[in-house]
Amino acid sequence: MAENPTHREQDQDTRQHHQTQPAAPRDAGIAEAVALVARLRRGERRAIAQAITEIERLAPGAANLLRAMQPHLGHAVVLGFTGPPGAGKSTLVNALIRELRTGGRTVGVIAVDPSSPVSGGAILGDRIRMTAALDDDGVFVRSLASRGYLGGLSPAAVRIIDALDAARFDVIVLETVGTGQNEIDVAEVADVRVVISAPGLGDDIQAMKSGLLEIADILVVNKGDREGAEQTMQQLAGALTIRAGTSGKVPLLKTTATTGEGLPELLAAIDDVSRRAEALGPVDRRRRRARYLIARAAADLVADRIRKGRDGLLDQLADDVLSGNVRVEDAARRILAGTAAPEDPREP
Ligand SMILES: Nc1nc2c(ncn2[C@@H]2O[C@H](COP(=O)(O)OP(=O)(O)O)[C@@H](O)[C@H]2O)c(=O)[nH]1
Ligand SMILES: [Mg+2]
Repeated sequence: MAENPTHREQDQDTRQHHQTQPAAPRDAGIAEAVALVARLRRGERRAIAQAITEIERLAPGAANLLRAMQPHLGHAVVLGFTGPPGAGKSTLVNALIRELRTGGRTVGVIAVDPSSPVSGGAILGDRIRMTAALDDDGVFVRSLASRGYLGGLSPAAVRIIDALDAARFDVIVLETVGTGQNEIDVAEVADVRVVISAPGLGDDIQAMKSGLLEIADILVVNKGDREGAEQTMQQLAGALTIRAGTSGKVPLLKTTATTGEGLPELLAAIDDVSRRAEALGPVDRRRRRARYLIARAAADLVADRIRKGRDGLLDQLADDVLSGNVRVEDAARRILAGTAAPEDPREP
């Protein structure tokens, strides 16, 4: 492999690695992972692509790789861009990339598309739209299918944030379609949450789920050049007034992603919020993602154990639910408590 670092570099990196993680078993996989992280740190594009692919495929070396990256996390500010399909998220991210690059900042982008047999072309579409940045070393764009994780943000997407963070990108943008669980996950993972709407998307405050409004640090009405943009602004301003009682002031901005109009203001608002997020410090930013991944992995484990449980409790509770004696939610509580009996005396 032509791009491998010299043996001396590799040795140094390995020593460093053992200093920070003394309990790590010595095996060849760790040395390889540490070498790959060293290349990531130098910003080698092939190394970034390789790391992302290993993480995405959960390749055998991925676990070592994820561990080797840990000491290097916390540099990047993570922006979550979410909103209904067609609002102009990708176009806006593209415009923001230009704005950030003008200011000398590097950007990594992860675009998560819901994979449906019908809209299989959407991912490619995102890639093409972002090609303006493709021969710039300060920009790295990766599209991911959300296949298998339609219920939310995939752990792989969150770990790819770590890879881009370890590769020293200043800003990482996570573009996701705001439906159901996704927005809750984005809220947990991102340091700044930008929610995008646009005129002409439909009735319910331009097709925006109410959950989206709740997680927004910044609210954007894109397609400012379109008829109805002003009306959408007013609708959202009204919705924000209702929300304002419980949480602070949320900036509401109008943009036209196709011309770049409103982009300097958007970046200023993002920097404003991210300064507050940065006040938390890099450790808190790393912890945010680690917490999400642990909770997610724990939920998967619990679900798996419950389904595989051989003591017949699941079947018994299923019968209780079928007979109408127990609600599904209460059955779930009981199975976590490991008993068919009511856990909480207040349970009906
Ligand atoms: N007129 C107008 N069209 C826009 C604007 N932003 C995006 N679009 C168009 O809206 C469509 C959907 O944009 P896209 O970025 O793919 O939306 P996404 O699904 O939210 O990522 C594309 O045809 C864009 O060219 C804008 O500010 N004004
Ligand atoms: Mg898109």
